[in-house]
Formats: sequence, structure tokens, C-alpha cells
Amino acid sequence: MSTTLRYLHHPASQPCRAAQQFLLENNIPFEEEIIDITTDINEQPAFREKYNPTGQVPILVDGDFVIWESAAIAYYISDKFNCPAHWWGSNPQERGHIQQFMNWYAYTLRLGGGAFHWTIFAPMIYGYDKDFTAEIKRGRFLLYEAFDVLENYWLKDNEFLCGDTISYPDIAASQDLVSHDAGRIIPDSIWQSHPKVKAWFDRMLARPHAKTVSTWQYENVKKVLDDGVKFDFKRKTAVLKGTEVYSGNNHGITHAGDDDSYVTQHG
Ligand SMILES: N[C@@H](CCC(=O)N[C@@H](CS)C(=O)NCC(=O)O)C(=O)O
Repeated sequence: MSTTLRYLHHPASQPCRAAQQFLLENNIPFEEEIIDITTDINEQPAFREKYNPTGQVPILVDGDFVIWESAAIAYYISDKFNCPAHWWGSNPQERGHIQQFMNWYAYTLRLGGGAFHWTIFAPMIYGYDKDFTAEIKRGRFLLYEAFDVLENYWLKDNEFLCGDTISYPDIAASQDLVSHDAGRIIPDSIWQSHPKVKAWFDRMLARPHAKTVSTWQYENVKKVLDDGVKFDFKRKTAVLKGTEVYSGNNHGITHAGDDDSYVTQHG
């Protein structure tokens, strides 16, 4: 008996858009369920127990099987539905290179996402009276450093990040840049000094499914920047924990990590 895949996600989220693009690129049927992460729905114990102890999206539900982490979702789909080998590599070198990218990316380009988070969403969550200059600066530093490595290593001799055919890293990384592009985080000077990254990003954005999953982000972030629209964040905790590069100034915000009782209790 086949079950319908359920995909729990939010379009403001880079990893959600990436795994969704992967599902669409491979014509995998699924039902989508938007989890509104501006509320605290995903912080509820029942949600965490049922789907993901971290409360994060995306999440894929396949019958009784639940899997979270965007890259793991794409890998599972690829394996289960025999997707073309170019997505995750067809020989040891290709597979190794793809894993190399995903590991590099998680601690560099992905963390640079903080530049977007602290510029666009953080004021709505924590207050417009707070100055996030230091966090934004740190995020931009990580982002621009990652641009250098993309330009001079990953895209040095090939059209796509891990070779001359598209692989999952291309989707993951280009969806990071979608957030920055929508948020106007990347100055013209950075695009101009990284022409290979620019050409690759334009190529990725031209894919029909890249547009499908990115439209919400471009339209809504434009409303924030041009019309001063503010989302009604009901939560007062992080939305993008993985990309919250921290400046050391807590602005009077209570972060779970600032409460040392856990460490004190557990030694
Ligand atoms: N490494 C995870 C990151 C997932 C993630 O950061 N999700 C964020 C949105 S971008 C989220 O669900 N935030 C809500 C929360 O942390 O409560 C992945 O690739 O799936």
C-alpha cells in the first residue's frame, strides 16, 4: 500500500525550500503542510514528540516513518525513489565530493545566513529598538568568506558546485542565496568580484522549480523592505537557530543558552 508523503515546511526557510525543490525536480508527489514558525506551534511538546525534538522544519512523513534535516530528506527521497545518480553522486569520488561540500557548507555559507536573519527577522522578533549591527557584520563576514571559496574552489572549473552536472549541493546553496538576494544582503561589489558565483546562481534561479519555491520569499521580503510590513511574530525565541551567529551581546534577550542551570546541574 502506498502512502502519500507529507511535507511539513515554511517557505521563509532555506532548508525547507531546498528539500521542496528537490521533491519537485524529481516529480515526487507529496502533500504540503505549512508550519507557521512565526507562532510557537513547533515549540509545543506534542509537535516535538510527534515530529522533531528540535521543533524545526522541514519534516517529511512517510507513513509511520518521520525524517527531518533537509539534506537527509533529499537523500531518503533519492534512495527510495531511485532518483538520478547525479543528485548524490555516481562513483566514490563524486559521492565524496558531495559529502565534502555538505559538511563545508553547514559551517560556512549556512551560518552566513545570520546576515539575513538579523537584518530582516530579528527586529520583528526581539524589537526594533535593538542594534544588531555586530551580528549582521559577523554574518556578512561568514557569507563573503564563503563566496570566495565558492568562486575559487567549488566553481573554479565547473558549471555546478560538484561537477558539470547538478547535484543536491547546488539546490541547498542556491536557496541560501535566495534569502540573501531577497533581503538585498549581497552588495553589487560582491556579485561583481565573484562572477562564477553570480553566473551559477542565475543558472540555478532560472530553474522552474527554484522559482516555485522562492516566490513567497521574494514577495514577502520585498514587502518588508519596501513597504515596512512587519510579520506578527508571536514567538520571542529564535526562528533560525542554525544561522544565529552570535556577537556576544545578548541585548537583554533571554536565550536558552544563557541559562547555565542545565550545565550546572549536569556538570
Ligand atoms: N539543519 C536543519 C535546519 C532546519 C532549520 O534551521 N529550520 C528552521 C527554519 S530555517 C526552523 O525550523 N526554525 C524554527 C525553530 O527553530 O523553532 C535542516 O537542514 O533541515
